[in-house]
Amino acid sequence: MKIELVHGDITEIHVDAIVNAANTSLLGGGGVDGAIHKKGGKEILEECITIRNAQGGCKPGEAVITNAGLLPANFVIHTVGSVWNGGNNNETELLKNCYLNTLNLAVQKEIKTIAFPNISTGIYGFPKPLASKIAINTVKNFEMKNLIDTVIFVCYDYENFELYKENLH
Ligand code: AR6
Repeated sequence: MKIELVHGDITEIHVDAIVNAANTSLLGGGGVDGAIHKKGGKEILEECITIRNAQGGCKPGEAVITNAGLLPANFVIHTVGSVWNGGNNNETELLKNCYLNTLNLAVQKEIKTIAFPNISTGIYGFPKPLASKIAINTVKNFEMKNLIDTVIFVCYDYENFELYKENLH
């Protein structure tokens, strides 16, 4: 498995699957979630609604997969991050689960290339330095990493980009 770092917008990345930092409703929101639904069009939301009707949304740390509508990627894996609430409320475990459950789902669907945003580091307020360490360690230690060709960390803000650059060495 190769790990790459990109400074940019995840909606423009050509991979098998991009990851969305969604919320439990799966109905869209702000940040990267808003950008994905806005550019991807209604097809993504329609499939999210179908999933929501079948299983009642998505819990923090869990992941579901949909089409990618008008985006260059083939699929969107929606995972619900961890709201930072001081650090003693299972935040790190939940964020780790986001990466793990997304990767497990990718393997199940035979996805070979996958792009992650910096889950939870926007509206959910997770400290960026800790989030980048969790993301990198979880991806690097993923048990089935031989089944995935490339993971791209897509950093939208410069602070995250610098942190990933530092922590990936
Ligand atoms: N491409 C890549 N990364 C982006 C983009 C983009 N187009 N836009 C923002 N980011 P956030 P969260 C980065 O707030 O903290 C939504 O309302 C951004 O710089 O999108 O997990 C959901 O519906 C930040 O580093 O997600 C939830 O309610 C990172 O994406 C809630 O926000 C994550 O920021 C989830 O909050």
